[in-house]
Amino acid sequence: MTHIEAKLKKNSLIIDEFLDLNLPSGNGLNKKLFRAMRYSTISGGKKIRAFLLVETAKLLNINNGNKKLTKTKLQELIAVASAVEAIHTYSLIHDDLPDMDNALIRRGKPTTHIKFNPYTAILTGDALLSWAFQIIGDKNLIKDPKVRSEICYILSKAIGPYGMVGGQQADMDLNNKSNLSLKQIEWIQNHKTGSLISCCSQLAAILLDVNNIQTEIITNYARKLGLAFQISDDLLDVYGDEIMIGKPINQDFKNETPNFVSVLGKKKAIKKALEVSEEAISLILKFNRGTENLVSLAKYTVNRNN
Ligand code: GRG
Repeated sequence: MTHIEAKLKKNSLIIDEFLDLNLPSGNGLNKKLFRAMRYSTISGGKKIRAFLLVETAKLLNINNGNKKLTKTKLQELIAVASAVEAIHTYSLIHDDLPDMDNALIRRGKPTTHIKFNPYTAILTGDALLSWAFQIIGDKNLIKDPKVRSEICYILSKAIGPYGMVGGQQADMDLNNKSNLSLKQIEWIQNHKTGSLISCCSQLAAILLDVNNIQTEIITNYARKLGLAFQISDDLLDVYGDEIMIGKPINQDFKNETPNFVSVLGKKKAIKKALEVSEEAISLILKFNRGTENLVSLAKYTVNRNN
């Protein structure tokens, strides 16, 4: 395991602990929903968005003259990062449904609609989305009402019609259209995948009460990271190892979904992913201190095998 993989693993365990403690559990009439929420989120996925959020906060903290994040601040960051991961998981559960990607395997195990059934998968996605906003609105978890409301606004904007859901609509509508331009593919990725990723840096800045040129730099970094991440995801979809990525390859080809590889070809797609990752790194290197983890994350994004 590389250094960055070990750090991601450690971060995943922290988020899993929060999810385990805070997701609903019990034996009531709605117990299947609770089980499905836990099945789909805990011990699954790389939790890159949570890592990005927490690491952005550490970077902003140290570059604004502070030593270490306080325990209270760290707990707030973990709560918001866990909410973001719940939202990300909701999007994957819905994306995997028969009427969208119709995927059978996700994160190395049966997708939620296969393990349970399609209506439970739809409701699990809905429940994770609402639970995420319950966490963000909880005054026992995030103290400052202004922070809670700003997070709520930025996050809902990133994942709604102007962001992730809008991107998914375009993606579904443009399936089977083989003549999509690079610009259109980039637009779809920016909305479908990129907006939640770049929102993580903005959320960290809100939680740290930083609103200056640094916020702009870090958000641009996250935008580049999201783009590099999506291109490498498209490369993994064609050239990845099914065991490593935990889902079947060639899904986009099967669903006739145009992507960076189908538009650019393998060589140019790799070149673009590397270029964008380098651009992300050069943005991080504008900061004087504490850049190591976000530089490693940008490198990992294009070198990963899952
Ligand atoms: C259904 C509302 C709705 C939105 C779906 C994100 C998304 C929008 C669809 C996912 C399609 C997809 C597989 C895009 C590629 C990039 C991506 C989001 C990959 C999965 O993210 P990872 O690698 O997953 O961070 P893990 O499992 O590690 O959390």
